Amino acid sequence: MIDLYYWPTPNGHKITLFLEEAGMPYNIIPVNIAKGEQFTPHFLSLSPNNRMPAIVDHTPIERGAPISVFESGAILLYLAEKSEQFLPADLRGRVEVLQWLFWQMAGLGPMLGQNHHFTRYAPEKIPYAIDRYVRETGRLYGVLNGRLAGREFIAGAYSIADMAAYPWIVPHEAQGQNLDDFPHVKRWFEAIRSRPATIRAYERGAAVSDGTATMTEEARKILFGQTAQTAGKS
Ligand SMILES: N[C@@H](CCC(=O)N[C@@H](CS)C(=O)NCC(=O)O)C(=O)O
Repeated sequence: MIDLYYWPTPNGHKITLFLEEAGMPYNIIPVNIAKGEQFTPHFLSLSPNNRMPAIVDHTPIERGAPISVFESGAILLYLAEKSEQFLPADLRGRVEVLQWLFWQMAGLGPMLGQNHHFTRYAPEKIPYAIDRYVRETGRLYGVLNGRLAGREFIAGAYSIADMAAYPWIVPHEAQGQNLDDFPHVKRWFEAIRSRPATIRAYERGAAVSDGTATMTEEARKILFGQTAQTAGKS
């Protein structure tokens, strides 16, 4: 059994996408990041960066003590290796998937996260910041569109690279993007959206929170008021 410390955000959805596809049993432990639950001593002992998702695998392949993993890319890799699914075993296939997984982790996720911040959450609308991140989002969509031209999925068969990227494309309208401008992304997006495991993953998320009333003043302070003094308490 896997314990999944989770809140239904793009990074959280990556892991439910995997677990639903793989049919691995899991138990969701909600971490309400708008209420500061990412700062409990127990959660920080698993995820010292005070970010969800994190997992605890109580039955690791080697047996022995439970293994905890934080960072969604590391979790996807851990689960893919454990289940021997969604990551090719051969060197070339594996490299293809890993480079796109890291592209998502280092580029698509962080840049689109800044887009969300400046377009939705920043208390003042800063045109330079909005323009910078909406344009960078468009550039990254363009990279993904080029990659998907003539390919069903990002790297061979449906893989952890697709699972990492998909949840970040879900809010494309709020990110200032029109999928009609990216026809290969649009086709890929529709195909993943209609997978039974994707539907189940998003249903699990909706049962945890419907997302309404999340961004209260208190939540803003918790999420956007973090400093060196609030970090490193694990
Ligand atoms: N690189 C991390 C990012 C995780 C992340 O940013 N999680 C956000 C929600 S999407 C979070 O837990 N935020 C809590 C906070 O900012 O304190 C990953 O991919 O796991």
